[in-house]
Amino acid sequence: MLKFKLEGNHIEVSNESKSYNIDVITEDIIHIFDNIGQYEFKKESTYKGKVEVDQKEDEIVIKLNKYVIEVKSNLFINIINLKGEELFSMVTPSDKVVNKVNLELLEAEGHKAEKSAESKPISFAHKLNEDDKIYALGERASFLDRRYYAYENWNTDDPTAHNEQYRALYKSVPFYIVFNSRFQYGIFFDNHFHTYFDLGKSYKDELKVEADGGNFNLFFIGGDTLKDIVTSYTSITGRTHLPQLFTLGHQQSRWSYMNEKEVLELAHNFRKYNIKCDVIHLDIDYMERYKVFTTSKESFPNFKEMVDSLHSSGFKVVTIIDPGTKVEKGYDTYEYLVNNKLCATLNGETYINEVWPGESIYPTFNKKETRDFWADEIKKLTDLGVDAIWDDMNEPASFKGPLPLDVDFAGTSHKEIHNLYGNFMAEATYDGLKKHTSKRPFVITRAAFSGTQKYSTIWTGDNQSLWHHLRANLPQLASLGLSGFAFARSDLGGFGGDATPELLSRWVEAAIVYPLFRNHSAMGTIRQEPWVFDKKTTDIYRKFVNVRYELIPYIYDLFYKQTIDGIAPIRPLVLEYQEDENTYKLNDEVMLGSNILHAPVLDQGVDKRLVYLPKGKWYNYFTNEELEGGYHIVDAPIDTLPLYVKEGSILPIGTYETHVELLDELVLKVYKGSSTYIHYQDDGESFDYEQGKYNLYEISHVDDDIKVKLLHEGYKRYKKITAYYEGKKSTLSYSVV
Ligand code: MIG
Repeated sequence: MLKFKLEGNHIEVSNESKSYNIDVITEDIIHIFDNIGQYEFKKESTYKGKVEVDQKEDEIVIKLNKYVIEVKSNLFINIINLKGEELFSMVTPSDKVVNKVNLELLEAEGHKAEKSAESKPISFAHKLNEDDKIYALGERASFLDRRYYAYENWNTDDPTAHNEQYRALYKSVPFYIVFNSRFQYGIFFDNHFHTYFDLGKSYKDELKVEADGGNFNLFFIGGDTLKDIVTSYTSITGRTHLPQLFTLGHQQSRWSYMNEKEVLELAHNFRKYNIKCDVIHLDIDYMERYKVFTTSKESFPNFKEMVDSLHSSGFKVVTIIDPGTKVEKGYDTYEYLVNNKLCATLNGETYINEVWPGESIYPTFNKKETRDFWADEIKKLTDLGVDAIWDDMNEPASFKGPLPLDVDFAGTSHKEIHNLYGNFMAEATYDGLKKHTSKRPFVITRAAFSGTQKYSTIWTGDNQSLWHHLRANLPQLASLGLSGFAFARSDLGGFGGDATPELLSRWVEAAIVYPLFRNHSAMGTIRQEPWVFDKKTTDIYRKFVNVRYELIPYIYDLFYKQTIDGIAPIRPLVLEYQEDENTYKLNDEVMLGSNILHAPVLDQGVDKRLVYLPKGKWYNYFTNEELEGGYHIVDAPIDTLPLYVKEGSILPIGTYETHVELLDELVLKVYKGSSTYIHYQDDGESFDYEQGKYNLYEISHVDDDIKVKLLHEGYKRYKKITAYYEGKKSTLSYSVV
């Protein structure tokens, strides 16, 4: 017998065997769950609309302002919008048909085949319409539309060359958006166990989700646009805080710069070749035998002096750290973790596996005391002047086989905590940087879960110097943006494998819109610093790094806006033009904010490409040439990037010399047409903006009639504002309100 209980915005529905809670959180967010665990998201209801519950013979009907929820006698749920369209509609998951091929034969040849449909403790399925596309779902080396693929969330360090068939990579984001030209909705399945998403692969009209444990706990997120859904999703899981300005600059890394001399020479070369650069990353070899929170006495004897010298030439320094802590008597980090029981155990004994330092233990970051200790250890690095921290290997990775599922992390099994491990390490690192530098923490993490965007930026791990990885980057980063990760990158040039001059050139062109802009490569591969190939490649590299620096004030504005609406700087075109069907599966172009369309060349030997421009007029960023919306074949020889600005745009332009600095002058590029633009200015590093210490300028124009108004004043103003209209200096009016 179906029953319900209604209390305010909370409805409990039950039948003979189970019950679900339905919490109406906002007009568009409905939380449906059997239980909530300690690591799951909670969001207070702010809903003020109607909740009418009607009990019928075999269903309960809940009427809300924007949706009708039907609960069937088996507790299947249908969510219907006001137009009567069925959005989320649960069905009995179909059983996987075992392929009738000869499994033994396949396996003898080393092929993998799925044998059985083992049933999972948690599972649900819902209907898909023929034209539904599926976006988001976190980090995949794949395309924008994930329909007809199957993926898993189980944070995985796999250094082989990722492709769209890879089930699991380093991060887990159990959030996807179902979209068609009539409506869209998001499902955030807040379950951090190993989860499985069959996005219409086994059954084309059915999306099936399963989990190895945990709760049936999901947020249904409706919305009038795709953007609304991302805004709501990030209102549950959190948004990226404003970054320090320097983090938007060009960054150089390699595994590894082996000693002080090499690092200082590297820095010197950037200035010598006149290639702007803000950050140098130190990979694992700066440590003493890979012991976290140490520096090598032999190769980096004057670590602090080296950092001071880098600072004085305008570089910031990032050091990598790994969770695996070396087993070594007398090593203080190890001793403290073990003596205070702040590391994982198995059957009551400290659990040991192997990573870079050899035998290592795994801190229990899910425990507050461990995070506090880790945060204090960070001081050993910040005392040496280190500006930011890069968290690697926190899936967690292990060399001697995977950690058994029953390894105990402070009372939580590895099976449960695995996908959250990187998240908690990032939180500890964030806390440490915040405490010991009082600046906005710049953390980079490889493993993450939904919500890690609050603490850390991310990168997509070990890609390779492959054209198909260059191509994968745009949909990969745009999808991470839809998944809440506004501040992401892929290694420019490719990490594994050997870059070629042409690949590096095309990669730097593509990467100028990556929120995080870092060149990185692996030990044993050909070097890929900007000057290693030839003059032509160096010149191209310099040219596009310069373009990036011009875009930095605009990207910073996008990050400011992102703190309010959760929309990432890098976007698939469909996010801006969802009424335009040509954008639904567009994988080789992205938008940077709403104003810039980026269509880099992503193939070898190509000097023309097909560019799609949505309706309206567009201006070539470099030549100002005007193009109408539609398909164009454009010339794009090796030193050319098809980059377009939307008509009417206003862009604040960076005029930096060798690295990011605070500017006294605001330079604006104004394009034919009309619009209003908000520009944000602050000190670029502290949390003072939270106390209102920032300026907001509202710039509006009709063609070359340009007006600037100071909307909010809390920081020292620009000394000068200059505007260029159609490439020529223009007059403007400036007022303070
Ligand atoms: O097992 O620290 O993804 O960026 O350079 C390799 C060395 C460990 C993996 C990271 C990569 C980094 C490398 N690390």
